[in-house]
Amino acid sequence: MGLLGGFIVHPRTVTTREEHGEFVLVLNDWQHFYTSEQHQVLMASGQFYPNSMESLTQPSNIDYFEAVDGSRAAEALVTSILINGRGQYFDPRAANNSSSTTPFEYLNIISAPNNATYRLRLINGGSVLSLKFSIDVHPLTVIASDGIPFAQPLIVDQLIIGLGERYDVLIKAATDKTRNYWMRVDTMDKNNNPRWHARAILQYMSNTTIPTTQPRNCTATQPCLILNCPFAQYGPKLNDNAMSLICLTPQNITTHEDYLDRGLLNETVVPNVRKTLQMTMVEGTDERAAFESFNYIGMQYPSMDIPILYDARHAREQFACFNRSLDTNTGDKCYHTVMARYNDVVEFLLVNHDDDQHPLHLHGSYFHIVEQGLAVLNSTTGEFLANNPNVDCNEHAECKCIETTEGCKKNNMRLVKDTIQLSKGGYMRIRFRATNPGIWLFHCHTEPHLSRGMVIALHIAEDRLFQSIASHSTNIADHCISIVLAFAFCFIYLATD
Ligand SMILES: [Cu+2]
Repeated sequence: MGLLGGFIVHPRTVTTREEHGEFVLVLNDWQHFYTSEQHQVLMASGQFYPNSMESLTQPSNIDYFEAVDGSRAAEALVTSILINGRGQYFDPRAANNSSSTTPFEYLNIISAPNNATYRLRLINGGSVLSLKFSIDVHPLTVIASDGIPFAQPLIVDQLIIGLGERYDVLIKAATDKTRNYWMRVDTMDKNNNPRWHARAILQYMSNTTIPTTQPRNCTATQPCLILNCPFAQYGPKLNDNAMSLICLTPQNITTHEDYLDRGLLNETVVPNVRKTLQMTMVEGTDERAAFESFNYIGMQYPSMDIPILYDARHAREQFACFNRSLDTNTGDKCYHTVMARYNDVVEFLLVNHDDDQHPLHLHGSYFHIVEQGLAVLNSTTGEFLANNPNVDCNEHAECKCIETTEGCKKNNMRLVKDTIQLSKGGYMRIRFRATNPGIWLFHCHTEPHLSRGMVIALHIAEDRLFQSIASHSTNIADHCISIVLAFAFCFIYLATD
């Protein structure tokens, strides 16, 4: 099956830490087959719902994910959620004895001193679903994301972690150390599907007693805080029109001063490269399946006969997109690229007018999120009502910022990350400096979306690439097994220069 685990890169110098220990928690959703298998069936059958691949043969039996705001994730059949590879599988529709369980993951903090602090490194390594993390009776002090510290810690009850995102969280030992506590990983599923919950145990007792703890009761008078909501309101209001859950969005987070590039935050700066990427779905026909794309262009990777870093231009020309308008008739894909020269300021306006949430991830650089615009929700039900009115897109994925609003002009954020969740109906404006030469992917982290084409390749400082590669005598092609791996491997290769 392969290997799955956290890979933590520490800074060269580590300041003295007060934590008594740390735990790496890899969280992920689980399917009973590979995305690639699903993809093949989809492409062959020309439809999105590969019912025959699941033991559940009736389409009405498939668990479709719908988030509390009404957005979707992907047409994939997630059967379990795992914490460090451990989880439970059960089929709520099957007869008895159909469930399987693996032993719970225990985080051992037996004999934790009073007020001891522990660091959790949370990673959503899944392929389809954003995950919601909490520990009973333990508030979460969230201090960093994607390896970059926040200006101020945020103390919350729950934390939403999008696909590919990483969060550093501190927890304090509980006052009552005579019991064990549940650690919970849920989704944003509106229908609370029983399959999509995982549990681990924060262990204070020397025995492995199963906890009996409960999550905090979120009420109108004592609402719970959820950090990193991709929308402004989590679920319906209570009967008295109050909220029991308060959403903190990325706009509530600011990156630590030391990690901010003031030049990028400046509203008057004119980026050298500007690109709108709209998350779009190319419609399927009888002959072919639909696919997720940026600007209705699906990614076709160039052949690896000549390693892409040896001849980036050749790669670009092989399946060039020629700035063509959409070709929804053929659904043909091409090598979708953005070029930048060394030290260019690159700005992307990312617009999601699709039905799905899309977690977006950049390789090779961090970006500054300078503006966020969220969808308009029904203020009673919390469900999607309309796209954010600041941006308008036509059927050719040409988006423009509405003149009468401040959207796309006025920065309202200062957050540095390499992965963000873009919710249905929302947009974000991100900027980064092209100082890391290479061929880097920017893609949706939802695996079926990535696999079907929602990805773009950034060619940064092509003129510096060959120089850099030529100074190595090893045949780089030996290292570059697949295109995605190539980008990861070759990054390390270049970084040693
Ligand atoms: Cu996506």
